[in-house]
Formats: sequence, structure tokens, C-alpha cells
Amino acid sequence: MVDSIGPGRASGLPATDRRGFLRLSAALAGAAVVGPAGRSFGSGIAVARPLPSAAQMAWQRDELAIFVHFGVNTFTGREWGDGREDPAIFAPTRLDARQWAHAARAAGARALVLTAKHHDGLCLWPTATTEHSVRHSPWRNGTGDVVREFVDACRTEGLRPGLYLSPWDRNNPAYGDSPRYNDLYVAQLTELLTRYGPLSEIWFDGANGEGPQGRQQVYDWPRFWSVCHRLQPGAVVFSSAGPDVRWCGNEQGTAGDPNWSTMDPNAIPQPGGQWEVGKEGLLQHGDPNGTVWRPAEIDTSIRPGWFYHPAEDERVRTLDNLVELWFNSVGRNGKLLLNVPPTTAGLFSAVDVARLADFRARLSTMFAEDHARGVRAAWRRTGPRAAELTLSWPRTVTAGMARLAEDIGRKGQLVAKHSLYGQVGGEWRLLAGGSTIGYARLHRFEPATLRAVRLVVDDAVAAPERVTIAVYPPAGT
Ligand code: FUL
Repeated sequence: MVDSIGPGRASGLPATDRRGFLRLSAALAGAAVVGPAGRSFGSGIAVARPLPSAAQMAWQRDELAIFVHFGVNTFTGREWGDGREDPAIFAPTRLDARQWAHAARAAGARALVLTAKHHDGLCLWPTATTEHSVRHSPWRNGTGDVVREFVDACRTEGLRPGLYLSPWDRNNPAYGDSPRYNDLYVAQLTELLTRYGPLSEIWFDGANGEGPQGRQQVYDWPRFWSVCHRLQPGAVVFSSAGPDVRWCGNEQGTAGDPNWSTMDPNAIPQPGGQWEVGKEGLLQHGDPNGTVWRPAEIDTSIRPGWFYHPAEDERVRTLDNLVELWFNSVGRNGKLLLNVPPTTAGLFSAVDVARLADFRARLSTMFAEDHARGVRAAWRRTGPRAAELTLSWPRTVTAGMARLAEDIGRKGQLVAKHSLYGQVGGEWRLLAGGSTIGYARLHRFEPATLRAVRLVVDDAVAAPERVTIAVYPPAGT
């Protein structure tokens, strides 16, 4: 995300306000009373916690998606085009979206997101809204449609397609003439959301640069989002302000710890730099008392840039770095959106393709053997906000990693602090610990020979619900 320039609009989503939510929660929960920290007390009846929608759940279960930045910048070597590029420079020689999808599947990704239009304004599909599109490119003699080829390739590989449509448009003369550009932008969205079948995600960047003569574009976010929800009810809408999925606050690939999937919808009412100033912590950590489900997506690139630059061929993330990234994103209750940019040929580079396959092979090896599979674990509440899960083996096992998970689909996210102990010889030893768990929490710890493990929920925002555990051998064994 980039900082936007100039003011935006103070109105947010017509979202549930906090008081309205609390009234609703109280009604749902009968006599429950909400305390200052959003916790229930008094009646002992729990206040309803936000839950993910079916679309948010599907998005989270994907765990890994591949971001595809492709456009005129691929041919100019820049990261942001200025909108004056001739569409004729978009001339991939061997574009094959099936190669992207195949490599994504080999990486274990379940979805992809393509930049249908970046800030330079070139539309990679034959839009009726502007002349600045692939229609005026020599690629496929001007009859091509990158979005179509991308979506078809995703479906062939059984992957879910998603699209990025930059609101900031440095080419379109209407940009800066707010109502006119908003209409045009909605027309572009409508084409994308109606022509290509079901999408998994619609990705909004908050960039809001100046238009011609310094004019300031005021985006109509509530309108954009409602168009998405109406035309693609199965897709999640991403931005720093959600509404379905939030930006994690950095592009380095690190989710927060803690990382709550709940947010206060009024804290960042719309995307854009001015709304995000001072809110990095909130984007990183979410809000345990938040009234809406808005989990964090971790977008980062496999290379220093988002677009392909041959000079960066030596700077592709290493395998170890990718594994680290996995622990810091999916392993912290996030979803990883890893960018892999096609070259001027229109293909992922061989280095990146090999790295993606190696990445999945490494993860598959690391998580191949779950010592906890099929072993009965005993769960018991030990206090109003505490519980423990104990699992013992008839023989000892050597362990070095664990994956914890809450039943977020049915119970939401509850655990605020946890500790993992292992029984080594006759003693209980602390192996790992942390704050939130959520969809997934990965821990690596000093390899140990264990008779049993005990996960202690030290604190939770409501009575804790059963957590599941998987226990793996040390990485590299
Ligand atoms: C940013 C954009 O400015 C970058 O170019 C890239 O698309 C990234 C994912 O979002 O805000």
C-alpha cells in the first residue's frame, strides 16, 4: 500500500457501530452484560463473538495465494508507471497464464490475484471504459485478454482467481473529477465482476495520488464495496479498511503477534494513507474487542520489487527465507499473498518457479508426520478464561514444532495467551508460548523427546473453546 496524498472522505462503511453491536450482542446473549474490556460477566452467558463468513473462511483456508503483478511496468522496468506509456509496449512474447497457475499449484497455493490495472491505468482486459487497454497492444494483435487467460488458467488448475484493480489511475482523464471517475471505476469493476465467473478476492489499494491540475479524487468506497458484494457474493474484499480482509500493515511479510482477526470497523473507516497514519499497530494486531471479523492478509513479494526486473534475479527470496515467511504469516493467523511477477516473455522466471516448488517440498517434508494424529487429547476448562489440553504417547516422540488451531469457523477467535509444555523425563518443560492462536499458530522449539504435551490457555477473551494441536519432528530431521 502507498500513502495517499491529500484528504479523503470521513464517511466510512454504513457498518454496524459499536454500540449497535453491543445492543445486538446483549439481545442475542440474553442477560449478558458487557464489561469495559468487551467481556461478559454477571450472568455467565457469553457474548456473541464475531465469526467469519463462508467467503472469509474459504479465503483463510487457502493459506497461500500468489499475487501476479504484470503490466507496462514489466516492460519499462519501473514499479509505478506514470500513465503516459504507449500500450504498444505491452508485448509479452510467450504469455502463458497456465504456466503461472501450474507454478502456483506446485507451490501449494489455492488462489491467485492478478493486477488487472495498476496505477499506470493500462487495462489488461478489453474494457469498453477506456482506449488505454490491451486492445492497443500488439499482443495477440490487440485481440487478447490477459484477465480471461488468467481466469481460465486458474480454473484449469483448480485454483481460485482474484483481481486487483487500482483505484489510482494516472492515465484516465476523468481521474480527479470525482463523480465521473467513480462512475468509470464502477464500470470497470462491473466488467471484471460480471465477465469472468466467480472470483475469490477483490483487492483494493488505497493509493490516491493527484489527478490532472492537482485535482483530488475522492473515492466512493461504500459504493465500490457494495458493487463487489452484490456482483461477487462469494469473494472477499481486501483493503486496509477491509471490509472483509484487512492489510497487515507492512509489505515485508510479517503478521503481528498478537494477531486478532477482529477489528473495530470505525478505527480505519476507509483505505488510504491518511486513515492509516499511526494505525500500523492496529493493522498488525487487530483488536480483541473488535466487533467485525476482518482477518489479516500478508502481501509481500518473492523479489524486492512487485514487478519483474532482470536485475533482481539474484535477489529472489531464499528457501530459508520463504520458510521464515511462512512461520511469520500463516503461522501467525494470517493468509500469505506472495507476489511472483511474470517476465517480459509473460512467464514466471525459471528461478522463481523452481523456488516455489522447493518451498512446497520443504513445507511438505517439515509437516509430513504429525505425532498427535489419532492420539486422544483431553481438554478441560481450568477457569473462566483458562483451559488445558493434554496429550500423551505410549512411547516417547521427538518433537520440534507444533501447529495450534482454534475452531474459528464456529467459535471465533478467543485465545489471548498460551503456553506449550512438554513432558521430558519426569518434568514438564516450557517448549513455546505466545499470545493469539486463531486459524493457525506455528511454533518451533528446541527439539525434545516427549512423553506428553500440554497446551495451557492462560488467558482468553471469553470462555475458551477446544484448541487442536499437531506435533511435528524438528525441522530438518
Ligand atoms: C502498493 C502499490 O503501490 C504497489 O505497486 C503494489 O501494487 C502493492 C501490492 O500495493 O500499494
